[in-house]
Amino acid sequence: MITISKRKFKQYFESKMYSLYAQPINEASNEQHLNVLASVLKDLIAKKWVDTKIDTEKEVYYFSIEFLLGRQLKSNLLNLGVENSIREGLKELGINLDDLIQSEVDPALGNGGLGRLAACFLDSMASVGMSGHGYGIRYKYGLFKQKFVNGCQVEVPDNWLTQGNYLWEVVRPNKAILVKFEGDVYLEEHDGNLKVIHKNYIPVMAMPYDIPIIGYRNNSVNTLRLWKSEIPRRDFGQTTANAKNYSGSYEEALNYKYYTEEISQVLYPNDSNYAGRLLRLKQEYFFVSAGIQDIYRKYKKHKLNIHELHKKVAIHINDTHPALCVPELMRILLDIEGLSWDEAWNITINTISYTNHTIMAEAMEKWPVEMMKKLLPRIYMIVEEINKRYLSYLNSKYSDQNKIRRMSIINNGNINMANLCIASSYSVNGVAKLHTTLLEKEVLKDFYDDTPYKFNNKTNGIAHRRWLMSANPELSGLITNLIGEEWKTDTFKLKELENYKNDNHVLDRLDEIKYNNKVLLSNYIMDKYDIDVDPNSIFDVQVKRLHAYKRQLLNLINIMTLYHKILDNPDMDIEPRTFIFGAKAAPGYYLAKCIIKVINSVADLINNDPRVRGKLKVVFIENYGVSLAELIIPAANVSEQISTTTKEASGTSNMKFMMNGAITMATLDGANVEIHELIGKENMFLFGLTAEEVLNYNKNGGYSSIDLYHTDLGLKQVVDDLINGFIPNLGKEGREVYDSLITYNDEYFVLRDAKDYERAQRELSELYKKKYDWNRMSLINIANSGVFSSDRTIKEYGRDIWFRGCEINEEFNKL
Ligand code: 26W
Repeated sequence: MITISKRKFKQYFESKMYSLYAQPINEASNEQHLNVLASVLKDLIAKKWVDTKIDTEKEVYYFSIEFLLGRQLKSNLLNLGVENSIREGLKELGINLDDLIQSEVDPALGNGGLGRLAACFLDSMASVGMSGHGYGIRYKYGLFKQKFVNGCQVEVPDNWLTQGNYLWEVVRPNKAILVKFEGDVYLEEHDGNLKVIHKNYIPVMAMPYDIPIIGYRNNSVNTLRLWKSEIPRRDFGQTTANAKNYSGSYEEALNYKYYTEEISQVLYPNDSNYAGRLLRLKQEYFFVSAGIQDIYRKYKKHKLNIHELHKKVAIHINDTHPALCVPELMRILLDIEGLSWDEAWNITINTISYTNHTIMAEAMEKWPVEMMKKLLPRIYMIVEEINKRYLSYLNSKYSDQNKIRRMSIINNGNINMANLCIASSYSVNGVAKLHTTLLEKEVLKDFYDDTPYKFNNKTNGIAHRRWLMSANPELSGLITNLIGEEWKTDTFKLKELENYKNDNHVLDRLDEIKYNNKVLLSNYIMDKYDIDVDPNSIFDVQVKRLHAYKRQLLNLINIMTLYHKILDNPDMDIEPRTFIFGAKAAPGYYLAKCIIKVINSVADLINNDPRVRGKLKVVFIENYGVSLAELIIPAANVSEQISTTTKEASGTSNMKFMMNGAITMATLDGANVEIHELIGKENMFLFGLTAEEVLNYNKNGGYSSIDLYHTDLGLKQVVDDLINGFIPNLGKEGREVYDSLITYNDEYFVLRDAKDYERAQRELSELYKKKYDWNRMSLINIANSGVFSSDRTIKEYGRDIWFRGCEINEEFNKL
């Protein structure tokens, strides 16, 4: 917590404006105002940031190839507790703080759930006072911006660093690190010892850019360190003596510069499909090597004992993307520290922990041996040795060769990164109860049977400061009025809201707040798309990446069914609904793009049909991301969490919606299971196949979508609409979607669940008519959402994984 008076702030702001831009405030641009404000805030926190200590406690390093931060200004002001004085001060200077907040760039250095989770974790680590830092990549281009042209997704590069530098970053050239690619590795004898020599490698410089992560009203300022790849500068301190020799031709120099800079150029836009690209492998090793070397350097600088690294440092790998942390740490311990294999291994597996985020087979990373051997010769040698030893362990324990093959790290010319992670870490966790059970009982069964003690569940969470306090200030205010401030640091206190579940005055307020948030979203939709949505209609929202398993298509089929009903019976009494979508498709994911086109075409059809008379609206909001989520989620009445059961590892928007009082429409998948455990089926809407049923279909077959299609005429009608011209402006996309459902037997059971979904939607619609019942349900949802704060999640990671058996565990043992 820092304090600054309005008067002091104004002076500070003015002198900063002079020193940075030599301009009077009233002549400066919005952008300059923002830069000056950020600079003032960085000054205010500078001392705390520097004070972050290393030698007193264990430090956590969270490696993630994505961090989806969202805008920082508002949350920094909130966490520092200086919003009011700064707002007032700026006002007197003729500057509107809200304008500055809105004009900040939203760094999209992530795809979806995994990247946003990493950002929520950073916020929580700082806020619970944990010394936990992030390592990632400073992509020059973040996730593409999405535009619709004639209803189709078009990707526009996200050139977010237009000003050259990011508002909140501090570059530290003195801490740059050398990362080596390719070359030749061999052993040489030096003074009787064998030394690993790496020659002719391609040197790449990793330049660190630090972003402060400010804890909520405490003294913590942690660091997110993002690496940019560059050609080594002339004054680069680290030796490149054995590096590849560039003859100095102009062309060669250009190629080399390109080689180095390409690495941190752009975020891969896939969030479920592993593509096996060489550049991706370069990215993975680049940030892992820079991070591990950075940790090592800091460790040595503090003269700490290398034999105790695992007692002082916890390294967490967010999915398998940073899996090379394992061989990289081994490399340092073996080649630089000269430890024995056994000791290096012991330290490594006691330092590294791993989270799995998906059970989808196509998302599992497997790198070709030949690719890794050439790009990372020394790292490959170490992986090979790990595999050799692991196989001999497995062979000593099991005789089932199939099992051993499944568990092998290298198999069929590929390196299985999940297997490497499991074999080389002390903790493997899933991200929701069901997901962890599926890992243990199905996907990673062999490993669970072998080392059950490594496996544990850590149900995801969300930064409630961003997703409730900052995104929904009116609701926050109401909560504080009712139960006091404590919930802000202890979200379990939200439970006290249940005392008001029969207080009609409170329920009315809740209704009013939701309405106000809906008006804000309606205004945005009007401004952007000239679509007039009625804030009195039910706002039914599905926002997340577009993927067949998330089943935006199921939602659409229900919309089409409703549409037909209205056409058949124009006087039908239906609760007016606005269906809102937001979703980016991976650029190479053709079916997902077709689904976008189909939804947009249906939206056009319905929104422009006078017979519908405002009963139904469909809006697909372009370019869904963190900033839009902050506008959309507080305005939702209904949260669509309708993935094919077993496929969504956790989901996190389900938690954000719940915390903002939306009612969940869900399959019992991911963390929806836990929402259900908390509030019961009477406070949400459930439908669809159970996990057992899905697993059973997957194993034994027995599902035929075409049979269903022929027996259910209502369903047949909407499926046929995809190809019979009923939906205008739809070409081959309709056929593609149709084929996925009929020709390819509907892999995700959309048609199988359609009827039950329709039933649940009908019930929901009925309930909405009873205003108090609906708002009571909404209140109960908010009251029980406290467990989904990422503060809870991060304390569990601390207690059960990073600090287990450590002194500072005490602090995180209070749950
Ligand atoms: C190699 C390509 C690739 C890239 C990203 C494969 C997989 C991923 C991520 C693991 C996908 C992802 O974001 N998974 C989501 O993680 C969230 C946080 O745990 C969960 O809430 C979501 O259910 C899960 O889909």
